[in-house]
Amino acid sequence: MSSAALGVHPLVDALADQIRACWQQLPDLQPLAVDPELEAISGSLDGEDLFIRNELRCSRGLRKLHLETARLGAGLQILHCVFFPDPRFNLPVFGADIVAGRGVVSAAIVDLSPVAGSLPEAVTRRLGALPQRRFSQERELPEWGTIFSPFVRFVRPADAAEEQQFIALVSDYLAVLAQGCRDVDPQPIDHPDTVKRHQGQLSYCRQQKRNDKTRRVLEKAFNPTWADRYIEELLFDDPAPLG
Ligand code: BLA
Repeated sequence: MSSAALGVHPLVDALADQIRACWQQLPDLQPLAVDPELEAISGSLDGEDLFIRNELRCSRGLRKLHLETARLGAGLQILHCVFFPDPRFNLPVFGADIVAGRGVVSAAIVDLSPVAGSLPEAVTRRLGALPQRRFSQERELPEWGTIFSPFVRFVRPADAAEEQQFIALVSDYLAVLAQGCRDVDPQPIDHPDTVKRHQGQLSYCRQQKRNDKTRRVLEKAFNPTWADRYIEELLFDDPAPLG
């Protein structure tokens, strides 16, 4: 059966493929164990199938690469992707989220988000040098979105051409991150900059957990206790304590 017949929005599928292709470019890409209970989750919601797939990796400078693709009920498809840096490296958090319902993408967001007040200078320079990509419908960030960088893009792609633009945009951001992963050397675990980036990552996770829309979907599809554990342990787990 084709993806379309299964109800997966083509942008979700295409972007997931693109992200998997991009992480092959990362230095020292390694597998990272996923709790078998969370790797492939299926269930049912009001008699409709729901399915979540989780893929994890790690690489030089990044403690956890997470790609989640989900189909929840008949109407909702989600791509959720976060690359969390190892706080010893001066690297931003990569985040992307796509929410599609009944053939329409309502939200497509991508960012390289700072964990040290502002983005590393080389990242700012490279993001600033990327080709301009225009979308006809920009969306306003929620109030918890203070964690995002000035380069965040939050759009509603209007047609197939804008969906392709969004895929290209994500690839651009991942190429900038990959460059940083190759260039940056780690600092000691007790270096003040490491401590600052650790705190910044805790704050990133804290703010993301204020997104009630994510929580509501998971609570409805599963239950509040399960949703809470899933968010705390897989979606936005805190970095390990330093030392
Ligand atoms: C919005 N996220 C949403 C919405 C839903 C989800 C249903 C509302 C769609 C809309 O406003 O059009 C649901 N997202 C999920 C679920 C998961 C998910 C269930 O990832 C996971 C299982 N969210 C992230 C990441 C970012 C993010 C990494 O997980 C950004 C890097 C952003 N999602 C994000 C933002 C909104 C959103 C900014 C809009 C929130 C708002 O407008 O209030």
